[in-house]
Amino acid sequence: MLSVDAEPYAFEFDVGRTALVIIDMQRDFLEPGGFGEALGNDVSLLRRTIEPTRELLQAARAAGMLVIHTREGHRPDLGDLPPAKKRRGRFPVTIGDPGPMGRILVRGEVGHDIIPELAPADGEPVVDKPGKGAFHATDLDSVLRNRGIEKLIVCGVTTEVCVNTTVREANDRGFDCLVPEDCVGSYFPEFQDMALRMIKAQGGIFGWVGSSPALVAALT
Ligand code: C5J
Repeated sequence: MLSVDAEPYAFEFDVGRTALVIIDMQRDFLEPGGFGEALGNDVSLLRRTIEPTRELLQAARAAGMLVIHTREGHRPDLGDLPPAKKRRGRFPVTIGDPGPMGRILVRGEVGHDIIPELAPADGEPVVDKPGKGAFHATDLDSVLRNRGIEKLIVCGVTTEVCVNTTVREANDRGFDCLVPEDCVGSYFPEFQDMALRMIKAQGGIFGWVGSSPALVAALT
């Protein structure tokens, strides 16, 4: 059993029963010229997560930990895109339309790919998710339970949307989640702060908040 400093208290985990889950580190959210930047967002706020996540990913792989990647996106025929999600925001260009890196959030398009720095290795499950939470309409729950996973280390973007939704879903399913704060990012600094505070409040109502250097040190 390993133990790392975290809030509200130390997070203890067994490498064989823990998965590193990397949420939606996709080109459209993180790369200059992608959909996120086209909407007026500062992608550097998300890109600061890349290097710490890469180091944590390397340590997790070396330790033999299960690594799972997720991608937010939809079928090319948009059959799994709720009309409400398509309409929301009243943006001139929305999901499924041509964007700077292909059709926005459509599977198979360049912008939907995971950034090369964090590309999945052979054998690492990639979960394609049509919603914000990684458990909604996916087989993630089975993939975790079939391998005896009980705890998750959750990285990715964005902190207050897909990371937070996934942590809440995982919590309701009985998984303990640790979120390393330097490996999650938001376009909005105040949301980053508040989303992390919400997770660890009230004795860890949704989980734990820690940092990647402590995890890397424990894993190596
Ligand atoms: C994610 C989003 N991945 N913000 N999506 O958080 O729409």
